[in-house]
Amino acid sequence: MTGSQRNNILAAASLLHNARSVTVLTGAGVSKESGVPTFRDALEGLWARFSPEQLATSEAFQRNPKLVWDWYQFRRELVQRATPNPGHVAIASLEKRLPRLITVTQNVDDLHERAGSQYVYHLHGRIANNRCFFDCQGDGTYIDVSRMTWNREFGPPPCPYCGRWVRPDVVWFGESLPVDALEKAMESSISSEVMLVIGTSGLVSPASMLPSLARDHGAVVIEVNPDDTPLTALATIKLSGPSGVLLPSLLQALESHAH
Ligand code: BV8
Repeated sequence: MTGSQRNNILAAASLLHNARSVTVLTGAGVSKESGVPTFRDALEGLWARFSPEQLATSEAFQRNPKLVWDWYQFRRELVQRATPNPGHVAIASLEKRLPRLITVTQNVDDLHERAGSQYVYHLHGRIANNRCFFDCQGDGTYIDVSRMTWNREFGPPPCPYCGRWVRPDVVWFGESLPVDALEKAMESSISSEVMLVIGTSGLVSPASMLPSLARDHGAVVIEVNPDDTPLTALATIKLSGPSGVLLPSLLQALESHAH
């Protein structure tokens, strides 16, 4: 690690040490070292000729339910086989060490929770859950497909209530974000002294607006990403590198701060 990177880590640790409230915003990059491909990574195999923006839409699902359902099944299996990496674990440790820290994630995997984070808000839903495409029993008609049998050749199972499609409980492009998660994310961005922005390309709104909202209300933004992004300009401190390596170093610097 270069001298300037070390200094950046120490400066970031000092800001965290003195912060009464911290918001962590994560994207697909935080799960990359767990073997879960990011959205910027090229899709493979059957889905190689599509972009996520083409598959992660209600229209794509209605046009070809089996293609989209099978893509989610493929990703669910990837997430189930994945384990939290040292970056997820470091975020969970920061949550325990600091007076107030919440994690707002764009990710649909449950790796933050499996690493021990308790205060996690999913802006784009959770891939492990399913619901009736029409929410036929009311908002959030959740369905446990693990106990269902159906002909997988058809793709998604039929809703046990209305017989129409079951869909993954994720937010597709063009769909609104869950109000409670977005409100919590905005309220925390406004009231935090520090926002840690980890592993996101900052291309998808409204999640990508949160760092400027935090900054506009006096927060210091720290970005953790091997690359520069549209959010880098907002960051007072840029930690360039993989979160699985940098976040444990940041936690270690914070712990030495305390003694
Ligand atoms: C909405 C769930 C409005 C599904 C996701 C033009 C036309 C149409 C729409 C729009 C438009 N312009 C803007 C929009 C709105 C649109 C949008 O932003 N589109 C983009 C493409 C321009 N947004 C929406 O549609 C949102 N809804 O606006 O609703 C509305 C209002 C009223 C009424 C109705 C509607 C909904 C957006 C949510 C979409 N769903 N996911 C699923 O997972 O299948 S988005 C999905 O993509 C992810 O959740 C994530 O948010 C995004 C990918 O972003 P990242 O997480 O940042 O990942 P990415 O791969 O991009 O980057 C990874 C980063 O990690 C990189 O920077 C890389 O350098 C870094 N990295 C790599 N390795 C590491 C690392 N970092 C650290 N460590 C490492 N080791």
